[in-house]
Amino acid sequence: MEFWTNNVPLVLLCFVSLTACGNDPADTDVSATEATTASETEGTESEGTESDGTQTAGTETEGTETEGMETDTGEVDPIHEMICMQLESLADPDESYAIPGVAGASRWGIPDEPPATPRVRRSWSSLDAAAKKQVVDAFIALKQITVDSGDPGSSRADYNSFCEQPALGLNPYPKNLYDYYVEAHINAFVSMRTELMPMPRMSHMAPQFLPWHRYLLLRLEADMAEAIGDPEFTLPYWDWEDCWEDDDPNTCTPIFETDFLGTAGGCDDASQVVEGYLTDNGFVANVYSVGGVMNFTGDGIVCDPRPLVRNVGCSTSVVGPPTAEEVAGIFARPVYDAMPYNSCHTEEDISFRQYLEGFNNSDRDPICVAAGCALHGRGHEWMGGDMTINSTPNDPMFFLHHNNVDRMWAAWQEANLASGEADRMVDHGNPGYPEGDFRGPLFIFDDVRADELFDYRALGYAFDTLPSE
Ligand SMILES: [Cu+2]
Repeated sequence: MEFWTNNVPLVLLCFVSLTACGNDPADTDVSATEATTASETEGTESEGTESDGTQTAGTETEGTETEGMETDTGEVDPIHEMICMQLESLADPDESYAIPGVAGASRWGIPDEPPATPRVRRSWSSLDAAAKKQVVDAFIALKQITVDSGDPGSSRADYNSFCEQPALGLNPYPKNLYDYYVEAHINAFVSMRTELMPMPRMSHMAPQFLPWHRYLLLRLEADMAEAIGDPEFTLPYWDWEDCWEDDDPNTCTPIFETDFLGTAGGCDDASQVVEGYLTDNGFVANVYSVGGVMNFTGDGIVCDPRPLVRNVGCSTSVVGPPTAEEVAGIFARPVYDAMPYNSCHTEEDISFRQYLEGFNNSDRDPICVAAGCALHGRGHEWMGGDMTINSTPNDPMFFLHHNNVDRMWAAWQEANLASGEADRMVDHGNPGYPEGDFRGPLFIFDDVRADELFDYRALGYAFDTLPSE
């Protein structure tokens, strides 16, 4: 595993970690979690940008202690803790990239007025062949809308690319409306815990995970609608349960179709290349990351076209995509997020965001500690290949998968709204969404606030079905 090979002394890390995290900040009760105040948020903001694992962990512990939260569920798992510390040590506070820009399309995708009737997002497997083909054609079209193409939207492809950064010395590619999202996502990872993306704006492993991705999908959906000239177009979602109805969840024939988004790949270099209509039409990865699932640095970026790759079902960390049982578990999470709002110590029994993102704070598998092995993380890990690296939007499956993640959020919100209980209905059914900058501007998309993304119907869409309590 790549991140075990760097020269961090593991024994020392373990010692430091146990010292710093002797009181598990995750051991909180719900009422204490709900009592989060603006001042705590500020504390997290200013200190969460530390790249030094010891300081960050110490800060979390202090924050918990001052809250008087009770420790009631035993000790920190030392293996989990050691891996967390190792991951934190990979973040580089000095590295910063101001890319890609919003490229003259302020708030693209956000309607001026809530629509009278939301457009309905449907399950991929419920679409007929013509509708599926329209989706794939829209993805292909976005790759072809380059800065110079003169197509509507081509000005939005005039973003700053990693592949044009002189310091990185990479090969530029024709910038286009699809790879904008790939670069935005890479940037969100390499800027993690830097001055560019302090804790409140982190688009993963933090409260803005769901709003950030909700906006990414909304924006992409608007691009796709424009590209194919259909303002009613909606992005379909990948219902994970479809794969469990298949004879073998590791093949998932309802999703991996040669005629549309392509094959499931395989477990070796030759077989992992995706085949089918999508890739036959020139769909390749132009910019991608190498060097492990949590490469927080710009060093691992490659700009050199290569085929799309999938390793569906090849992971040793997960078996099959997310299950119905896991989905049902979303309704048992009482608050949107809980201190310390990270991936390593936030209690997944309490925090809906932590649970849906897929983290479990007693995981010991490095892959699972780094990226999560339940729900959202499980879908990525199970699909493998391009889906498991910073540049994961290279695979259009990313957007179908995240649309289902967004659907889970919508379902949780609706359950809260339907409860009739005032404290569950706040913020459009997001009880426990932290105050302060966590509600403010999104990373890169400075002109869109996280709390604008709460009411998805006002953003113009709804889902054909939602899981319910
Ligand atoms: Cu992401």
